[in-house]
Amino acid sequence: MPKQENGQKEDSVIQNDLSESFGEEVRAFLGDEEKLHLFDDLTKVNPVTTTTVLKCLQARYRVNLFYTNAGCSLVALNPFQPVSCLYSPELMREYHGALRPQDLKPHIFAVAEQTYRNVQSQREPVNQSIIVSGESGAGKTWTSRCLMKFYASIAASVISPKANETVERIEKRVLDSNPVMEAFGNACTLRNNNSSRFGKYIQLQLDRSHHLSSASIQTFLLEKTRVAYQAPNERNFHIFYQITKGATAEERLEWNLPEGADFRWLPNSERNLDEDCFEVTRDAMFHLGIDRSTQNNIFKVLSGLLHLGNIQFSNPVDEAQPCELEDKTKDFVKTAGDLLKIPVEELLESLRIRTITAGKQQQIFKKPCSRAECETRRDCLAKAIYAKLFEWLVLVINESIYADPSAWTSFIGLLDVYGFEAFPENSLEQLCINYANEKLQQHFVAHYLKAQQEEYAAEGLQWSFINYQDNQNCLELIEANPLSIFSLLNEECRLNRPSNTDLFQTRIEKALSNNQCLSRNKFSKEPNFIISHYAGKVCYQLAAMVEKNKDPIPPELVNVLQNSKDPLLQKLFPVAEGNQNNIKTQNRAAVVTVVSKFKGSLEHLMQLVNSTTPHYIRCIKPNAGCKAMTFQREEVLSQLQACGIVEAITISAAGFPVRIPFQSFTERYEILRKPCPSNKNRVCDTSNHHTAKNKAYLDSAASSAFCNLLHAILFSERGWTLENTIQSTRKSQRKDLVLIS
Ligand code: AOV
Ligand code: MG
Repeated sequence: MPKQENGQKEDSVIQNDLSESFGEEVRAFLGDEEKLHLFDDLTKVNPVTTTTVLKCLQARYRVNLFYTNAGCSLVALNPFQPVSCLYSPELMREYHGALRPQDLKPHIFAVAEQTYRNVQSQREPVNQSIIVSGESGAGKTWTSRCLMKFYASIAASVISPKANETVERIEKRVLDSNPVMEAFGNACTLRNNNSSRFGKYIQLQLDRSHHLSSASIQTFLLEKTRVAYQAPNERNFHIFYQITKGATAEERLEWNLPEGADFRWLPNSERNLDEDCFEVTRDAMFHLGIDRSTQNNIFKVLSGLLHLGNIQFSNPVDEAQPCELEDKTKDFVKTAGDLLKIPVEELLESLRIRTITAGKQQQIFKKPCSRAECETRRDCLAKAIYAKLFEWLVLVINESIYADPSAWTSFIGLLDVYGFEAFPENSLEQLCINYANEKLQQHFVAHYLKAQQEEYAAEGLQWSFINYQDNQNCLELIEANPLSIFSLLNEECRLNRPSNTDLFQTRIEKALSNNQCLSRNKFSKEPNFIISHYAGKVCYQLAAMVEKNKDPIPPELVNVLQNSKDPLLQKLFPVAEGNQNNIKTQNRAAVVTVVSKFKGSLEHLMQLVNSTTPHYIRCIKPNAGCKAMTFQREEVLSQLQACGIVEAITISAAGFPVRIPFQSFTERYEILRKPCPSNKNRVCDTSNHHTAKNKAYLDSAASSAFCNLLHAILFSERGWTLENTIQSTRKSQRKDLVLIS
């Protein structure tokens, strides 16, 4: 049994609930402790309060029940340890073969199967999305991986022998994309040993017969700063540890990675993680069409980056001269140059000297960079290479799972982004990550909590409005035009002046003072601002934020990369046509800032998601320390409160989960209205559906009653057994019968 923690705090929760009108009822409900774990659907909890929901989840967690239905969402608690048989192929088959998967125990496979059936349940296929959300370490990536395995296994089981080869190839490749993307895009953070440092939306594309025919992966803003800077106790991307730990003796020699070498950009390498396994990454890359020689090239470049990270500069005696190299780092420059196939002199010049074009004659001047500038350039070079490499990998993966759009008719999208995070120090990366999470929360609020209640009102149904926490204010603070954190950041970038963070802090406060989600940590000496996010307050430090938003790559660096003799770098940094000559001038093209790009790509994503039918999986992290089977009530409570799950359950419990347009409703249940010759009493009483202006609204009980009646009539009228009713309805063109069978 897990240790009971935070007892006192939970009491305060109960106090709150008891002070509400529910007092007696809550007490009565919780009195029957033995039964709490049986509530696999939180809409059946009565009364629905934070305390009753929390207690049920805790009781279920204790007996290894990690999934619970919660109206439109599935709540997934992270066990933080492998649970035997929870994701076995047998279980996948059971959910896929079930008559009504929603009647089986709550599970991500039930959501996956229902989503898959939803694609088929209409005359025209309707695209679906599964939105997996939760804070950092809650289990989103794990869940997405299991969902992909589920769909891959369906693909393998439904294919015809002819299609066999393609489908097997696709499903294997889709699965192989995971270890590769995680090796290059995930890292160990304070919150999660395998934290995703990029967002991902994968479309599993289905052909006319609903078989997996292809896939495509869209990624969002990789946290590339991690290549050159790792916060205390965090690590670089897994792939760097994989190559340094997993290389053979021969490779070590070729990549210049002697055993025990000390690299500044490889902190905490003594920590051995499951994610350090190089073999898995290599094999997956191979299956995705990245041959061994290209792999070798990639790893050599990565080793080059590690050597680059060890280059350190010192101030020159004469200021007119370029910075000196620290003695102990001279070898690293040489090795980095060798591995990146860039002549050492050129590499050093690009890091230490700035080229300025001025005057009417466009004269070119060279100016030595300060020590800090040299270091920024070194980091920038590494980040530019790594970001392009990641982009290229995604391209290669997409090519290997691509099919012409005419080959597929619908898709199921899986969304797995970086979870909400708050560290001791937060910068532009966290602002973007938390902004993405706000967007997802807004989607949930708009789609479920708001739209559903508005629909009931518009349809003229009796409904008492349930209040919920809207995050519109917070989003406006971050992204609105013309005034928001993003617009002010962009303005700073556009002015192109040395940024003064104290002044910037004042400007933010003045401009956005009327937004209640903004405040400041007045005790901190560092300029900062605090945003009250839906999931909690986060203090962001302003230092370096403007520079990060500009994300400039000095042209000298682009130049040196374009001149590299390395085949991979040549691919990543091709010389633009008509521009074969070296770029010696400062590129003054308008800068598209990081936040503008990110906002654009997120908006595009949300449009795509909005065009699909959404399904939500809410991952919950039961304790901050990622400890196995430990349920900290305060931790869970804050996540439940933040995401509005209790409100969603209340709306589901009081509302009508089944909504059918009149035409479909009458088509589907017409048979129930006809008197049955053998038993006149079997005419359906349709009084328990709530007809409104456009649709028939059924609660769960009414929906089940209708289905049962329909079955009963089919059995008795045609003398069918349950088995041949199912078979016949499956074969039938009547998709609605398949749906309810
Ligand atoms: P995240 O994707 O939500 O965080 P992960 O999916 O990486 O979180 O989960 C964190 C860790 O929890 C995993 O590495 C596993 O060790 C463990 N875990 C998660 N789900 C399960 C499960 N169902 N069974 C067993 N262990 C599990 V982030 O990417 O940081 O937002 O940016
Ligand atoms: Mg993740």
